[in-house]
Amino acid sequence: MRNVLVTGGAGFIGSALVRGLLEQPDVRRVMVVDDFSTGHEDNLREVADRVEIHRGDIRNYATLERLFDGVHVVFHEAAIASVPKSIEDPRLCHEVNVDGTFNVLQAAVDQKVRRVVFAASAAAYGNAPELPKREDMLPDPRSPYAVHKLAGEMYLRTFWESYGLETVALRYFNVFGPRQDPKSPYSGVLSIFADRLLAGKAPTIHGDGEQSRDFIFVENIVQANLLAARSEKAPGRLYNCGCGGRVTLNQVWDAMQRVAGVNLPASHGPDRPGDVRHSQADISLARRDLGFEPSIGFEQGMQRTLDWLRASK
Ligand code: UD2
Repeated sequence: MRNVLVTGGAGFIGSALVRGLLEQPDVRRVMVVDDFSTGHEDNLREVADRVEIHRGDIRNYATLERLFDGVHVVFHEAAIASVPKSIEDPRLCHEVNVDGTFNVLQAAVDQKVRRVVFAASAAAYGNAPELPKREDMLPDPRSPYAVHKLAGEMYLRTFWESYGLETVALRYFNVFGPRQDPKSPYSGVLSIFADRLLAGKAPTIHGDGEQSRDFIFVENIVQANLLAARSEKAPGRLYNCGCGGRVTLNQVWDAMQRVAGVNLPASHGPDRPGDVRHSQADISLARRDLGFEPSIGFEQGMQRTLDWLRASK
């Protein structure tokens, strides 16, 4: 993996991946393409002198074709990563998430990139009650966003089968960690809660708080990407990327209060429409093929996220 490029590299997950890539002895050149719509230059500030940062839009094929020249591995993280936004503006999200992914794959073939690793989503599983989620379950996309990510996975497999482009899709579960923006209406719950905690305020839990998620700290996601880029077994395949456990929202807030040594009971609001009740990954396939083992657990990840937030205030 000598020359690598991260689409969406100025975003929350992309910028963590860039940092991980810079630590790899076999990586010589790290490039980023980002349109800075939700990514921030600040996310790359202290590594900016070691990264080639390009402002560009994945809807523009010519931009990708030019940048992919000489690249060995592309990590495709760029997307409008929001279920509600995809319902409000399905055309824009389709263009970025589906046409953009197609452009990435086409440019990768045209420029003889060896491998593309793609940020897919647990949204593909929809509301099916069976737990934990396994990759061989029938997908049940319930939003334009879920369809976009699923279409991406299918394009990946097809580009592997039709053109020999090595593709790997990673279905991320609920990712959290430093640099996740708490201020957007589409923010992940962990970043919202952490922000409230540091402001000395209680959060609002939608519903009874007994809904659960498989929260995964962003550095575990970085590890999964690095393994997916190197594994000989991975091309053409799809892997869940969670911790394999689940935590309820009530437990999340209890743990945050404990860690911070405060007592701020959360208020409860109505259920959020369309919410999935429980989500949990079966990660045995990623363990077997990639050697993936999430090394940073929920509480440790949360502690690191809070430390980072405190330091950045
Ligand atoms: C995650 C992904 C989303 C999509 C979806 C598929 C994130 C940030 N989002 O959505 O992209 O893949 O899974 O199912 O990873 N909540 C509160 N209070 C708040 C905010 C949220 O109670 O202030 C609840 C919310 O109602 C839900 C849970 O927290 O029950 C998680 O919400 P989320 O928006 O962080 O993530 P999720 O699982 O809906």
